[in-house]
Amino acid sequence: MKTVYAETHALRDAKTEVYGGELVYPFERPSRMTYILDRLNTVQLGPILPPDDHGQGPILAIHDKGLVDFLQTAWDEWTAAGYAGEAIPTCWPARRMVQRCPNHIDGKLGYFALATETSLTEGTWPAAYGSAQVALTAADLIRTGERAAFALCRPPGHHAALDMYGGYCFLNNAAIAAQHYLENGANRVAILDVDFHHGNGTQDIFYDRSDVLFLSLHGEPENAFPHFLGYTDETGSGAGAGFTVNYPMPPGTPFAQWRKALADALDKIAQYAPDQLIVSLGVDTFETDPISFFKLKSPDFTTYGADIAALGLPTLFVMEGGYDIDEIGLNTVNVLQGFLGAT
Ligand code: OKP
Ligand code: ZN
Repeated sequence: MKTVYAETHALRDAKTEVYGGELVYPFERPSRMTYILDRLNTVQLGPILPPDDHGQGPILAIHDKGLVDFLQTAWDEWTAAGYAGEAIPTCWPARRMVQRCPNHIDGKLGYFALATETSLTEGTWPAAYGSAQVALTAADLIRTGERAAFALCRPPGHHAALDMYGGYCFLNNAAIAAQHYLENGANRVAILDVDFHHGNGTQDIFYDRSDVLFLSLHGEPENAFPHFLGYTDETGSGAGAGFTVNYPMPPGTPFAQWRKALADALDKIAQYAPDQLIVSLGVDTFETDPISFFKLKSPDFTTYGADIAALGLPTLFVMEGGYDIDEIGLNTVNVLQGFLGAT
């Protein structure tokens, strides 16, 4: 299987994350890529290719121009305001307040952020832009005949919505790839999100559409970030009614239970008969992930990679989360090897 990877990810190297009332070094850090690349090379999964530049067009096909412009200028506006630290939102257009973008950077941060943990920094935009190009280029590999490809995206994307960033995400790489497929001959795309966290951004983007089936297995919102989306009664609206499917699960969920939810999701994907499958691949379902609460073990990732392969669909894997860095390479590549072993 070919991997697409961009060195520009390293430009995203925030020094701060708001966590537990402290500023900590972010869980979503550049060394995550080093460990995954090491494992890809150890098992010789296949060539590792740089992305092609598709420009901003495919990004603006998914995201609000206000968000895209903001991400490019936010750091300069923040430093121009005289602040010393990284750019962290401190106020929001909360209930019964006006949803109008203000001029001051403090207001803009709250307008476009969905959470406070994700500091904006100098290199964030070029890294996010490169990550989207990685997803687009890997999608092109499949459009031109590959059965599967791995988009080794960083920063991740599935929390990024039409006009919001947060949860370590700035641009929704999987959604951008899905739209790219639809604009190049596909009629239906399924996105299966197996990251521990609910893919609120992807759900938001396609909620009223029937040309993308979105399914997410995740920690229940009562107990897990992003906390305000991902319940079972969210099933889509208008033309999209029935095309969103959520599988929230409680703390301690073991692989056997998680795999039953996966089997149900795979049945629904088979019924939908998409032209393309995209897997939002986060391995923060691992038992020792520092910010998550499922109990998958390393061999389970191989098992579910094979389960996904049994669909027989062209499959684009898009990297999302995974924060037990010592095991992130093993767990990620296990999914890909499980997939290949079953094809
Ligand atoms: C990004 B991805 C835990 C707080 C979690 C943000 C998590 C973002 C996850 N107490 N904060 O989906 O892996
Ligand atoms: Zn996650």
